[in-house]
Amino acid sequence: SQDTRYLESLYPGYGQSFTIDKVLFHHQTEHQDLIIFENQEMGRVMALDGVIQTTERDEFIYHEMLTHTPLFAHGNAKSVLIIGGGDGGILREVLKHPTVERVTMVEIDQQVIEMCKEYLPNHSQGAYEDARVQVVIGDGKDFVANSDGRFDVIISDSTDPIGPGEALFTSVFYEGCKRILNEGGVFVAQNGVCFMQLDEVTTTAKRLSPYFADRTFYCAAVPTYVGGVMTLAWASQDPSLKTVALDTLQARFKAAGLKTRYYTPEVHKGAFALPRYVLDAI
Ligand code: AG3
Repeated sequence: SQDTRYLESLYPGYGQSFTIDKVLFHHQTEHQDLIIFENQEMGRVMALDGVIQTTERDEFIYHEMLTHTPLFAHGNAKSVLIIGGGDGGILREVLKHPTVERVTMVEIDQQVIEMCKEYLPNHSQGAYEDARVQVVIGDGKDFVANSDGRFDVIISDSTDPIGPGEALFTSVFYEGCKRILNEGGVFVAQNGVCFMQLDEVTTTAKRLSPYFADRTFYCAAVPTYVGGVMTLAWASQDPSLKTVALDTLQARFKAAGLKTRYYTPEVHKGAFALPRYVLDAI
């Protein structure tokens, strides 16, 4: 039953497999191979170019941690930029924040947005209908180089640095993000699974350093990003943003009155504790 299993191809000698209970969509878009299928354990699963991007069952962990951590650290984010994020999960979480007045999402692949709206409706949950949202179909690296907009939080929800995602791990991209980030702003980005992709952590730390006075990483364990915890990059000009006190986060979280399934102010604080081998790599 080889053809009824999906084998992730991210690492040559190690990975995960899923039974494909039903293919909902499979097509080579203008940019990448997009598949959405049904799996008995994980619900609907979306992969791009052979790499699992999101599943219905565990998406809340990643989307909440990549959104609420920078937004609650900032405390009063009014304008948010999402780079990538075509499944709509980050958008849904950003819109839960009552301080947010304007969200711009720059996604290179329109078909990812359309097919995820259709086959992963629980990700976006109607977020695209919110009047605060503007969607731009285009290249994130061009957007950050040319935009007149200014943002309090920038969230890079990209694929791995292979294919269309590669440009979002370059010095040019980080320079653009610094340029359009307001004072007191935070940039965050998915940065791979540190145990499996430690080079990526080292490279990102190095490439961020000319543009951001403060760089670090924080972690979240996402079952379908296999190989250990996922490392999320954090960059800002203000080192105190990564160490906002627990009672401050608790007060902000309570005031926002939003519901989460993973994020808590306590998880937020703990996520910045990095193991020795990661500290040594950055
Ligand atoms: N973007 C991050 C996928 C990372 C997969 N990489 C990996 N397992 N090393 C997911 C998009 C979700 N909105």
